[in-house]
Amino acid sequence: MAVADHVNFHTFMEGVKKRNPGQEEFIQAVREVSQDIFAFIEDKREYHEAQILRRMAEPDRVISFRVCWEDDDHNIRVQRGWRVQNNNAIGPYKGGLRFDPGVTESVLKFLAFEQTFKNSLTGLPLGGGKGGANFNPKGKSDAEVMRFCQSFMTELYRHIGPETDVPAGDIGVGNREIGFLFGQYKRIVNRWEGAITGKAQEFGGSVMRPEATGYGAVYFLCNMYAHRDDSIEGKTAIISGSGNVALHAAEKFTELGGKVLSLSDSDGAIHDPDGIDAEKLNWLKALKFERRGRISEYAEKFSGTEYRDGGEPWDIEADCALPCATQNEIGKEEAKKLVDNGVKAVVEGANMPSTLEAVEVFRDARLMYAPGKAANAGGVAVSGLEMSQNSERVSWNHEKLHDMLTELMADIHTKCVEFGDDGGDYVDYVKGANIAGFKKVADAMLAFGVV
Ligand code: NDP
Ligand code: 2IT
Repeated sequence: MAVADHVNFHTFMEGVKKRNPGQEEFIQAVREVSQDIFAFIEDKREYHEAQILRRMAEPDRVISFRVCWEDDDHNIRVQRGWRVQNNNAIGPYKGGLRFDPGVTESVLKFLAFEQTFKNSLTGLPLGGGKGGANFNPKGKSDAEVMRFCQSFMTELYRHIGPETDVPAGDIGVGNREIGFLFGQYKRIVNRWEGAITGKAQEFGGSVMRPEATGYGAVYFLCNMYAHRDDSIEGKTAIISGSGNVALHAAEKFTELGGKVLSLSDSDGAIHDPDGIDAEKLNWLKALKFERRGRISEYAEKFSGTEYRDGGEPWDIEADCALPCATQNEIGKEEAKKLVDNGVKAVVEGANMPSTLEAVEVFRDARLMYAPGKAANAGGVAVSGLEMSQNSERVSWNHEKLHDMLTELMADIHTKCVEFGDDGGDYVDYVKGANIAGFKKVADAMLAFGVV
């Protein structure tokens, strides 16, 4: 059969839509990757014949289960939990757990699909997976969160393990939740083993893991600037979110001589024209990680700050934008606003924060635009290094982890340039990340034959 006779991008996407009715986020993620992959494999018969992309877009398995728990008022509550094991061609399934009322099978399938390409880009032996539940930890007592996590793990434990599938945190799953989840896993299997990453340092967690995603995204930005003989020094940034990724991205951006003008949460955004400096960031870390407060409290504490109830930061003038909250937070209109306001770099700390239309705006305007699967890979990369440390029964120091993370992000940047450089003065980082991420997994799958 001639290559030209094989299915084209359009018929491929029709098939994806038909097989995944109503799963909009998943279809969006597959579409974003497949556009570039179809162009790349146009003249590569072996990938077509082995149906590689078709197989990658069908998760190895989707596990769904009931999670029953009792709240403090003795009401019995029922949630739905999932683990999506997308692809383990190059290593055990790896990816976070998300606890959020907006979690659906479609959201977790998109995240597991993206994770497969992201993990490949790290160069480490990590497959792609994602999981979570439609549970809202906000406003729950510690005891309620503990009971939920224990119930969740009582089903999940049979599907994971250090050589099988290694979850970590994501939205709504931080230190506290990882502690409860790991405690229950260890109790059930009666083994201490690195089946979860993002653990606290007292029990096998890696130095730099909490910072790795946000710092890594800023290192990626540094690499993009360096590629153009420029730097972060003196630049301004607008950042969305105020969780793990956003606060650490803000910290590193500030440390490198930039000024952060905004942060947000799901209730609203703050605009601080003086900049959110290290001292203010420390206050914010305590607010968010210890007191579980709201970003509006920042405006009460620091004068000169505007709080925009229900608002987002995308119309504030700045050099860089770092969406670090959630998927599809930047649509076409917001993207246009960024371009019109002179933003020159967009770096995604979050997973798929830009809609397909927004990505088109960035690509058309030839911005420095780093998609999440490249820019936020530092988190899972240090998770991979946590797995290595757990297997070796060692703890590496700060200097070593810092150097490894810096090098990993530089390597990812190089891979994106290799496949995304247009030969002129523009690097299409989306294309570069998609092709580089695809190639390693695809070649592994070819080696395995029809499985
Ligand atoms: P956190 O739970 O620590 O923080 C999430 C932040 O985003 C909070 O400020 C939250 O506000 C805000 N947010 C969540 N949902 C929405 C929404 N629907 N609209 C507006 N704001 C929202 O999560 P992380 O920082 O860990 O994750 C943020 C993003 O980064 C996610 O896309 C995640 O997948 C991605 N990511 C995370 C990695 C990690 O290592 N943690 C690694 C790679 C990517 P509020 O408190 O009001 O809900
Ligand atoms: O989206 C992500 O890369 C994460 N939430 C981190 C996954 C991990 O296994 O550390």
